[in-house]
Amino acid sequence: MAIAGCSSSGGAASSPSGTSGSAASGSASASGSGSASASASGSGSASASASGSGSAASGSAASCTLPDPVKVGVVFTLTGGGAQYGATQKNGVQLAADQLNAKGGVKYDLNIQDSQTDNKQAISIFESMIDAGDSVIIGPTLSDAAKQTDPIAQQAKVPVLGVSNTAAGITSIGDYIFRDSLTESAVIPQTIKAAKAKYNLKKVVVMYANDDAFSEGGYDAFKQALSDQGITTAKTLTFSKNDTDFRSLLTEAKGENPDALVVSSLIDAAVPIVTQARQLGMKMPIIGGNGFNSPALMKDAGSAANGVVVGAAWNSASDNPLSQQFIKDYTAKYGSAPDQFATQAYTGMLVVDNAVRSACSADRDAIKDALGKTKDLPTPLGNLTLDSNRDAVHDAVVQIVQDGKFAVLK
Ligand code: 1QQ
Repeated sequence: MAIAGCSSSGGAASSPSGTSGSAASGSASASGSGSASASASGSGSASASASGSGSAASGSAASCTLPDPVKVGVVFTLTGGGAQYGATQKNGVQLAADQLNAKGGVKYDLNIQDSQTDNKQAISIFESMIDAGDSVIIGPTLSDAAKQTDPIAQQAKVPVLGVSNTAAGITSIGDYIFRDSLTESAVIPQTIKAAKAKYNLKKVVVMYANDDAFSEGGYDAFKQALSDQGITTAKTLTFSKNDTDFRSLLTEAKGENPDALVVSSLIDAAVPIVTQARQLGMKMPIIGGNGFNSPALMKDAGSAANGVVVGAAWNSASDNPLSQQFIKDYTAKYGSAPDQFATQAYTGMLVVDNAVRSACSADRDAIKDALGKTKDLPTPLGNLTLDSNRDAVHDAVVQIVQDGKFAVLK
């Protein structure tokens, strides 16, 4: 069940779940609706059709019918340095909304805006969405922006669901702030553990951007994990997120002869770091944080990216049927494969839909309360729970770039 306390009645009664059980893994109502959209065909749609049978909006998730579209504000970085993330995020939410809108019962009116990788722009978009009466806001893409936008939404009592924020200190802004993205502190210990086992790491050099909330948060998580796992940090080097020439820093790093280079940065710095490190003859593994999770890494750094290790919330090799269906649907619609950010954004709409249907309301407070009850929701990311800190809980995966692809590190 996806929403504790709401699911049993609606789900059991409404979904003719004899056939729907497999994909939804026994979920009853609210979760069933989430999975229904993910698996456009066959099994999952059972609970969706239940809305048609709707004996009005009884508050039972699967039978929820709302008279007006639910206004969802979406704030992504579609231009500027973060554009690589925002482009696929936009595709992900759009696909989910299209599928959900085709289901009936509840319709979503998405208002997708470009924060231009500019925190001031993100703030002004948040303010306009709050004024426009949006029921919930998805985004912004970057933690650096979220640290500034989310207090405004909290103040206005508008629920926010981050779908890519991984820095510490986001959801602690307040009780209206949620995220479906795993934090760096949830993923990085597993990344370091897997890399240590694979490469017998004893000594590393750490590099991070010290003018970006995500990169700094990631650095804190790496530092903690390295020390917890008895790996020596020979040197810590800092740079600006706007830097492009890392040769002198990398030469300094190389001088330490580390077993690995650990980097916390956004993709715009990750690409030249990886490229220039290889140019300088640094063949050791490079371990990145969430900023590395874009296919732009392989596209722009080419073969230099091979051997990069990065933990993630999702990998396309997952045998989760909802993930496989999502990949099919996404690829059919956009002609390219989804990445982690697309998957998290798509899942974000499922999480919102699950909350809206469970509350059977477009009311901000009702949605906020329902978001807080998200439990074991079947999604392409796996069964997803939002914990008491409003952070995502589901399995992570450690990846390595091989032949230009994120493969699962074994
Ligand atoms: C954050 C991130 C970025 C790397 C991706 C959007 O995780 O800013 O929190």
